[in-house]
Amino acid sequence: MSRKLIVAGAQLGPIAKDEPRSSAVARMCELMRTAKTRGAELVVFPELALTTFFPRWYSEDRADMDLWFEREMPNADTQPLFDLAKELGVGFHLGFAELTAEGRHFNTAIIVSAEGEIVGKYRKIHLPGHFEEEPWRAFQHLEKRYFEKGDLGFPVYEAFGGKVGMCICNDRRWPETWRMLGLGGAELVVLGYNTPLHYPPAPEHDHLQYFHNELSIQAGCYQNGLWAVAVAKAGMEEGSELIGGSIIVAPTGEILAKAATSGDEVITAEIDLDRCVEIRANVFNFGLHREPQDYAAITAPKD
Ligand code: ING
Repeated sequence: MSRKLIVAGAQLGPIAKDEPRSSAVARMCELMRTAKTRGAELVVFPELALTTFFPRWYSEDRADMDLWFEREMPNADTQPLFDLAKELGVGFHLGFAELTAEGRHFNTAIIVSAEGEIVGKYRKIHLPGHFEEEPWRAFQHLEKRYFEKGDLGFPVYEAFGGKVGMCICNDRRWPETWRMLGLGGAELVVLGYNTPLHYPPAPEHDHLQYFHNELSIQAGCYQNGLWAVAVAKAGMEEGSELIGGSIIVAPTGEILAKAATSGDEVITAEIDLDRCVEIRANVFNFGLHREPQDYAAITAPKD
């Protein structure tokens, strides 16, 4: 028995501050067409894939940043991507900044079916960076200023013949993210990221950014017996170098595909969702081996 499907990571190069959403969407449509020629049934786009990574800039009035947010999804700018997905019979994951009717701001990702319907939504829980302007930094990282913590938990959805979950960027560094998705039965986790090469609080780690990206995702996959497709917004974007390194990882932790550039690039792999059981029935058989009664500190309140 196997549940094989070909998945694609559609890495994006830089999106300029003045690049219209229609341009980013046109690039994504091109990548989706390329993925389709390789047999892909699911295409994963990055975090905040419609615009430049705006949390790198400080704004006293947070409302000034609302121009980077989407009030509806799909909308006029993204409809071509939804239409193409339906035309090609390809599903996709898309990250974007969400502004709700109630005025709440989230760093959000959705899963869209091959029929062009939104079948899942996730809002980023681990928001990195800081809230106030920190002029000592070469660039800001103000996700805590512009986004609210996600309020949807770590949902897992029936899609593409299996159980699919999402996380976003910094979430991938936290083992709790992967365990929650694993406990939710996820067989595939799709995620996007915008990760600067330079990490101002610890520049001595700059050379480790690609390693830490792979370490986090490979560990998450192995320790929870699931597949991951992790996709970068990459390259020199408004003076900030973002890492590439998009990857597709197996439940064994093995990397099946990796991007070779810092630009628009499609990576693909054939995954078999039934291979999760090799891990989940054995080394990480949660029912047999986990001891949650000994892990209380993990969910104890912080303060
Ligand atoms: N970006 C970065 C990430 O977690 C970061 C922030 C970079 C944190 C390097 C720690 C080290 O990949 C986002 N958008 O979360």
